[in-house]
Amino acid sequence: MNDLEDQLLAAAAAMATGERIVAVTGAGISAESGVPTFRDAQTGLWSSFNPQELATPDAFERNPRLVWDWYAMRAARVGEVQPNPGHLALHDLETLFPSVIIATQNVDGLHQRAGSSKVITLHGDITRYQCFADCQGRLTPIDLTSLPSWDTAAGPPRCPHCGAYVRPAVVWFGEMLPPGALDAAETACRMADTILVIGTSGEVYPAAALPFINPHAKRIEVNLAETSISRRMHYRLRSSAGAVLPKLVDAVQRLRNP
Ligand code: BV8
Repeated sequence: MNDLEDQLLAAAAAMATGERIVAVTGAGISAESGVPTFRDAQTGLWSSFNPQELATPDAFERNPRLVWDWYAMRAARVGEVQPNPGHLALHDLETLFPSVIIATQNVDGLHQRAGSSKVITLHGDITRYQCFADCQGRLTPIDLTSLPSWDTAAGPPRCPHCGAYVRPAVVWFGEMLPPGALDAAETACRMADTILVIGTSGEVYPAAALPFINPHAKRIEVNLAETSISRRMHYRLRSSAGAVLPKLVDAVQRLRNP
């Protein structure tokens, strides 16, 4: 057998004895659906920008139209893609374990569309919007479809309550994560028997710290490449999520329901 097969069978054996699974996911699990990762080069108008420079309140204040159009392009792409076998395999895990919780850094909603029932969105949702001034409190949700048409060449629409810009309902760098989301993800990881760490470079905090808050959980990394956290994993499945997650779930299923 090759190393991937060895690692997969060992990871499946470790998973099969537990009851509570947490999957911490990043952009890599959506890559095979056609959603570019943050490491992927930006294209078009944004090719000269680093996503970390665009995904900030300051960037939005400095150039609201550039940032708004970047999110509008990304939201449109998310609307055109489908969950891939990696997302679907995590949904299938729910038939094998009493507790499967997904803590995702992604803002694309693909875990929910794959049918996963417990998804914690740590960094918000690119298809939802809010008032940039939080004029009705944090967060002031805005339903874009309820707004009168606006001059898109002039940039973002305006909040109907206070006239400030409307912004995407995502967490930008320098912004706190939604308190409930981070607490729920930390609690889930503390109680987990296995933590799957899938498609993330493990460089954005506080999400990157989640897999390590429970020293007793078995940590399984699924990633095409070595990452800064690979050496802290008990098992490393060096493969694409879409290819290896269905095989992992199948191997666990054979062990739990022989
Ligand atoms: C905060 C939404 C309080 C927007 C995003 C320590 C503690 C706390 C904060 C910090 C800290 N140190 C620094 C900070 C500040 C900062 C931070 O972490 N900076 C980094 C750059 C060091 N954190 C914050 O600002 C957070 N807020 O903590 O508030 C605070 C504030 C300031 C200072 C102190 C405290 C908010 C962070 C959230 C930012 N918003 N997203 C949007 O989407 O536009 S983050 C965004 O980038 C993504 O959501 C994701 O989280 C991140 C990108 O990471 P990945 O998902 O891992 O994606 P990436 O492209 O990097 O990697 C893809 C991986 O997949 C690769 O490894 C690749 O090999 C692999 N892959 C590719 N294809 C496949 C695959 N794997 C498997 N299969 C495949 N097919």
